[in-house]
Formats: sequence, C-alpha cells, structure tokens
Amino acid sequence: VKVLTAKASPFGRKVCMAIIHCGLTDRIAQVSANPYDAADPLHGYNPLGKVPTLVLDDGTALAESAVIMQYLDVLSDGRLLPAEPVARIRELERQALADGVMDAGALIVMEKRLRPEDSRHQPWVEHQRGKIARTLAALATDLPAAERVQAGSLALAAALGFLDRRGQYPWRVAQPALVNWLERFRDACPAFDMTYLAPEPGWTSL
Ligand SMILES: N[C@@H](CCC(=O)N[C@@H](CS)C(=O)NCC(=O)O)C(=O)O
Repeated sequence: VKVLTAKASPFGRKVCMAIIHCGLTDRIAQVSANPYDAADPLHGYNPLGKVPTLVLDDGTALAESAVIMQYLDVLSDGRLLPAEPVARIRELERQALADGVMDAGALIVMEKRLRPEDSRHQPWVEHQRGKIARTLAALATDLPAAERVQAGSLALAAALGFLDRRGQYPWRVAQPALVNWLERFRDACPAFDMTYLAPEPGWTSL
C-alpha cells in the first residue's frame, strides 16, 4: 500500500499524520506526487488527479482524504473514528468542516499562485475567508479533546497548520482558544511536528 501525496498538501498532511499516529508507516509507503504534472502516475490512479491518493496492493486506488481516513481507521482497529454510530458521524462532520477550511484556504492560495495578478478577484478571496472565519468559530465552540487524536482533530490541526504556513486568515488572533488547543494537540500527537513544513521564503498571502 502506498500514499501518493505532496508535503505541502494539508489533506496529505492529515493522512500522513494519521499513518504515523496509527503506527502504519511500515505498511504504507509515502510517495511524492505532483497533481500539476500531467505525466505523474497519480493521474493513472485517480481521475480527479488529487493528492492524497491511496494505492492498494491490488493496484486499485482510493481517492479523497476522508475515505482514506476511514480505510486507515479499519487498518488500525478503530483508532481514528469512534465505533458508536452517532459519535462516528459527529467525528466525520468535524473532519468535513476542517476539510472545508482547507478547501477555502487552498482556493485563496490558488488565486494568488495560478492567476495573473491583474485577474485576481479579491471578493472571491474574502468570500473564502468568510468560510474560514465562520467554520473556525463554529469548531471552537465544540472542540474535540486535544488528547483524543482522531479524524476530526487531525483535520483541524492540518487546517490550522496550513493557515499558519500560507497566512490566509489570522486565526491565532481571531480564535485564541484554538491556539491553546493546537499546543495541547501537538503534545498528544508528535506526528504534527514530524510533518511540519516551513513557509516558503518570500510567500505573502493575498
Ligand atoms: N477533497 C479532497 C481534496 C484534496 C485536494 O484538494 N488536494 C489538492 C492539494 S492540497 C490537489 O491535489 N490539488 C490539485 C488539483 O486539484 O488539481 C481530499 O480531501 O482529498
């Protein structure tokens, strides 16, 4: 089994943290992929051409990080999701909200990275920033215990790490409770620091 991923992808980081946390590093190899290279083997496995993509030993693949997390949950005898159905759905919902923060954050990065300067659309950036602001506020009112490393907390930590790296939204000022939460999560989950990637020199957000 291997995971096709990119170090800079927050979705990839979530999955890689889960692999480390669940002790699956010797069963799942990490292979770098570049979604923007049409010749990358990633595209033969996942028609969406996104990272992370999990490739199973029979050559079939799993797209979508939330699906991969469910697979890792099975491989790790339930370390990533509660078994009880209501708690499980709540955990998946938390993960979905944090994944949505990453989607909005990625759209802001792309606006800067892929668009020529004169065709950037600032109202679209603000629209995405609003999603990040509201979703972090919602998550902050119902934080998972920082010591409980599961799909929702891994996704939230990956999302906050992404915002730190790219500066799309000043979450540390807006949501101090999350600052404290992330510090405690780092203690509970060494995989967070193990997958840390420093901001690119010279990068400024929109
Ligand atoms: N919903 C997907 C999102 C994954 C995603 O957006 N990955 C980005 C990198 S952070 C990507 O591969 N983008 C390349 C592309 O869309 O072509 C998931 O959870 O796996």
